[in-house]
Amino acid sequence: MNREFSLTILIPVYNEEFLLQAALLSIDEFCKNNISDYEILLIESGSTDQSGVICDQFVTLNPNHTRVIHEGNRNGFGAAVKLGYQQATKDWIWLVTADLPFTLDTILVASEYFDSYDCILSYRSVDPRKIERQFQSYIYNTLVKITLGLHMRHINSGFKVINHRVIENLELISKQWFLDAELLYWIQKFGYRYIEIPVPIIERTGGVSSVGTLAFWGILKEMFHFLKIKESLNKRKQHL
Ligand SMILES: Nc1nc2c(ncn2[C@@H]2O[C@H](COP(=O)(O)OP(=O)(O)OP(=O)(O)O)[C@@H](O)[C@H]2O)c(=O)[nH]1
Ligand SMILES: [Mg+2]
Repeated sequence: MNREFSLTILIPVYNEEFLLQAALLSIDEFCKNNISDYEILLIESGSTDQSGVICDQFVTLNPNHTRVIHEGNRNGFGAAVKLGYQQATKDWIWLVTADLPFTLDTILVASEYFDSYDCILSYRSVDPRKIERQFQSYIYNTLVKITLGLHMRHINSGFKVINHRVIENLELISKQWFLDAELLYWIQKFGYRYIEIPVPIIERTGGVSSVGTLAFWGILKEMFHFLKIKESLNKRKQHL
């Protein structure tokens, strides 16, 4: 069944050679069977493994629906996602990482809300990750929610679909992992309509996590910078 909506599947890629090809094939197959109008947009950023080559091969084999942008250097997860947001051409933007942390058909559940909401967010209804990782997530969530006054349940739950018009109205500044939190801050502040749907998390089955142990300190740095300058950003509230 082809659902009637238009979707950019945005995939940031850095050193994912173990998972990437299989993930791209699954995503492509899923989209062909389920989505009427889509593009798969890969933002690859200076990978030191074969990921760049895998992206190129995928685009060569599927030229109609796919694009790759090579940033050349690794500028950070947030920088890659932001570039993807700028380059996306469809009505809805769905961020999907190569470790496929949720089932792809979650987008079909989310699409039921496209007429009534601007953003379909998620919370983790099942979390099989190691207890240390869950604890880290809990601390991060609590800290960001309190500091930014956010009402969302999980700031960094992976499944998010955002209407293109929300993204094009916003000036986002974080280059690393804080980008998600920043986006949610503006969604709430500007009163965009959002819903959070329950999404069970699926653990990475191979490759290596790109969230290093120093990520937490990087996030804190970005958060304080954001707090300092947020009043000067997005001054003109724009309605959809
Ligand atoms: N283009 C680009 N992609 C990145 C960069 N840093 C990370 N990524 C990719 O973004 C994705 C991040 O996915 P996450 O699920 O947030 O983090 P993860 O590395 O999978 O870590 P865990 O899921 O926690 O194990 C990974 O597939 C990386 O390859 C970057 O600087 N540039
Ligand atoms: Mg992951």
